Amino acid sequence: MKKTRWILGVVLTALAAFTSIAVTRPGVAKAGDQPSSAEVKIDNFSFGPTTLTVAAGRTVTWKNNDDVPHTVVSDNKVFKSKALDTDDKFSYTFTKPGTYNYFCSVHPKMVAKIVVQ
Ligand SMILES: [Cu+2]
Repeated sequence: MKKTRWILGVVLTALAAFTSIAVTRPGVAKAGDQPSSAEVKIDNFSFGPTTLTVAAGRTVTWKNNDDVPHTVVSDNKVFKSKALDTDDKFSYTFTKPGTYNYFCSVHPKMVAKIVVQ
């Protein structure tokens, strides 16, 4: 009888330890969440990526890696940057889901879009 109790105690302790590990695991997985910002690079007269998909609330930053000035202007004037010189950045936070087509007003053939989900 005494031996049975002892084994039961060990089993319960092990079970409790296992349960606490199982419960804390989902919290660890959350560390892999996406960062709150995303970047579009401007290089060689093009935006990259040409289509960027982000969650609503994310901030997108454009960086001009080209050696000529470019702008970032949305088709429906939701956002509009000043002329960005080399290494200049422009950021916009997208709060509403939708597709935002944009272009460079200096070189209108430079087009791309942001898809907000
Ligand atoms: Cu341009």
